[in-house]
Amino acid sequence: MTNRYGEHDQEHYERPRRRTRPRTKERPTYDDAVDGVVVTVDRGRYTLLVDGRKVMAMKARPLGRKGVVVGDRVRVVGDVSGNDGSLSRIVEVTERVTTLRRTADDDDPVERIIVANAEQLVIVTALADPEPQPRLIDRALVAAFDAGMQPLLCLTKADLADPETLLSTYRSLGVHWVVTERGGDLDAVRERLSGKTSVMVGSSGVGKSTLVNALVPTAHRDVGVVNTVTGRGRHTSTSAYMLELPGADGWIIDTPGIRSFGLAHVQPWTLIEAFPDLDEMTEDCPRGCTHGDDEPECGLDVAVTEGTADPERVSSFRRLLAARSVSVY
Ligand SMILES: Nc1nc2c(ncn2[C@@H]2O[C@H](COP(=O)(O)OP(=O)(O)OP(=O)(O)O)[C@@H](O)[C@H]2O)c(=O)[nH]1
Ligand SMILES: [Mg+2]
Ligand SMILES: [Zn+2]
Repeated sequence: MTNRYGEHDQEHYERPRRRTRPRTKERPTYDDAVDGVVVTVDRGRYTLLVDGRKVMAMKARPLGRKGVVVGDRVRVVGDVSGNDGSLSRIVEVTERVTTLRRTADDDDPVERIIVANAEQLVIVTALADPEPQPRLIDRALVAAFDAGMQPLLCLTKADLADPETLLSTYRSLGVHWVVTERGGDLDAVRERLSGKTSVMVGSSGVGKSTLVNALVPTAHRDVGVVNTVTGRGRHTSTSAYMLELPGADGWIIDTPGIRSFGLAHVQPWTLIEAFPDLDEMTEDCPRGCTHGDDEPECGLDVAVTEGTADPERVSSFRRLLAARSVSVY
């Protein structure tokens, strides 16, 4: 895909030659381009890391309307010194391994890619202040499974409330979880983040930036306060920012608080694929079975009746399936 843009490269004076053999994806369009990774985007300006230096860049014209998002691996030309006022150009975006997408809500036809190339979706939820929103967690889980990302449930503010009730809801789904509290030990979190790129999502005020600051001492992310009357955060973080974990042990992406997680882009039949054990039981389902609660002859019901499926796991799966299409959050 990437090279399609190269063919319309208006910055090359030479007309594109007819290709005699197919180009491979790896073939660079620009010989002098260097590799970079997008750490943040601000009004059409991209901050990249190139050889450990922060480098400002803009999109080169050949990329056209193609979006460039945090986490994208890119090729850049021009001034990559990182000096004040220097500006380079992104000429190529490497094919993405994963894309985290959401729509503003379920009626919004515009699907936005929030982050590229993250392997893990950290669903950050405060146990109190603001109150947990199980529906939002469910919807984020659906997005993670749909994107082929490993979900991690991160329950913050355990100094304010007990995590057990919330955890019991997610146990049967087999989702990994960590619990954090003010001043608490972060070893379990570090272990889960180690060696991969993770993106944090959650409502405003749940403590995403607080956690990033604790994990990356040089991060200096702004932290807000939660309104004691409304229980809402103040949307302190306004753009996604990717940071390297100490010891080059992976990457963490802080994102602005979300109010909803629009899933209009998720096809219902993809969710079951994230649960191979359940998927196996749906082989004899009638054509077009959604495996939902109200399906008359679903294999999941057969399996529960026969005792081969854990009823709690089936109902948790169905809760997620239903969460996909309920536009409450
Ligand atoms: N009691 C308690 N407060 C916490 C904890 N973690 C974060 N906070 C507080 O929660 C408030 C919001 O924290 P932020 O880190 O700004 O939250 P955020 O998720 O980044 O919010 P947005 O950027 O608005 O999306 C701050 O006042 C933090 O001090 C915790 O474990 N316990
Ligand atoms: Mg924040
Ligand atoms: Zn079925």
